[in-house]
Amino acid sequence: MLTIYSTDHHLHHGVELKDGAISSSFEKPLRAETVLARVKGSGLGDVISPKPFDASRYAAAHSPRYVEFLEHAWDDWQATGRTCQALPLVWPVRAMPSGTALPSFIDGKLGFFSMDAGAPISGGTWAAVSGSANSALTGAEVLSTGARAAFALCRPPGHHAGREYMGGYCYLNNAAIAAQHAIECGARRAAVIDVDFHHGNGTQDIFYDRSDVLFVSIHGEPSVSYPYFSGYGHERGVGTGEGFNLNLPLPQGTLWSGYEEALSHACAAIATHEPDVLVVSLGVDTFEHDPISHFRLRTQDYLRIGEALARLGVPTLFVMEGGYMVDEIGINAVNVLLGFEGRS
Ligand code: SP5
Ligand code: ZN
Repeated sequence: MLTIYSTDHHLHHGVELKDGAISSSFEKPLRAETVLARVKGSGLGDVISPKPFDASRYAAAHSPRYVEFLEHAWDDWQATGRTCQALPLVWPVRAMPSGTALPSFIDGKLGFFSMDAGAPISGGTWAAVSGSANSALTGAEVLSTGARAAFALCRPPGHHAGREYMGGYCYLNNAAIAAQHAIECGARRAAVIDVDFHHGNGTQDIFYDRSDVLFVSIHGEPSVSYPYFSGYGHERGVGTGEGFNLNLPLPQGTLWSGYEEALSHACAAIATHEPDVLVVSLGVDTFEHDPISHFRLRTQDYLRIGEALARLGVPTLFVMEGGYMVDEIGINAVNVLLGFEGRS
């Protein structure tokens, strides 16, 4: 299968508030480089650069004012004389009276358009983020030409980014942008399956009221796992979207046996939906040695994930999400793709 990869991701390397101290983010350039090296080493197929897309494409999954904010946030931040990366420090939580009013000052905008302080913005962030979204969009177009599968090697990741917010290392929701593009290119129905350890709250948010895009996520129980405020099983969609959102939270420490059961359930729901295209939010932070997550999958289990997804028989776009054990991120991510291709 083709891999789509933008070198612009190197322009973004965020800071992270970890255990109360500021440090270098787990979400770093070496992650994507390691996956790329494994793609090349495994003979998966050619690697191409993304096509350029207009920012208005991103606004099919996000609000236009959010995309506009992202594109200009660094300039607005710099204009106030600051030189460090931009981080939000105040949020409109439940009890505040004017949480729906958009502030004009950048510090207010950062809080308005974010769910946490996990998506810092620097001078290279927009270029990296748009290169990542363009990779997913290009992947969707590769499928529309008849390919069985493609791999958008996206960085930064996207599944925590909602219609109007960033967070959790994510800015534009690459998987949602690609699924929406597929719908606009003629797919009647799409499904997104999110196998990252963390709940794909952003993707859920974007498609929550939609019956044409099924969202299914397998993730750590939100009562104890990030993002805490989204991902419960009772979140099933709203309005015409009711019944088209399936959350399958699992306990910390889940092994392949428990995971496999949830994956079968997820695949059955996808088969019932009969999608024309499947988008896989491919996080491999479910790995037993991941430094920030709590499942216990092993390297060979990723082959089985790919095989299960292939059995659905639907044109499939894989979109890279999380995975922070850099030494093994390449082998684990590519194992899903090799399993899908029956090469295991
Ligand atoms: C795309 C993705 O996987 N985003 C994950 C964002 C998780 N952010 C919060 C993680 C907090 C983990 N604390 C780690 C402490 C390690 N000692
Ligand atoms: Zn994750």
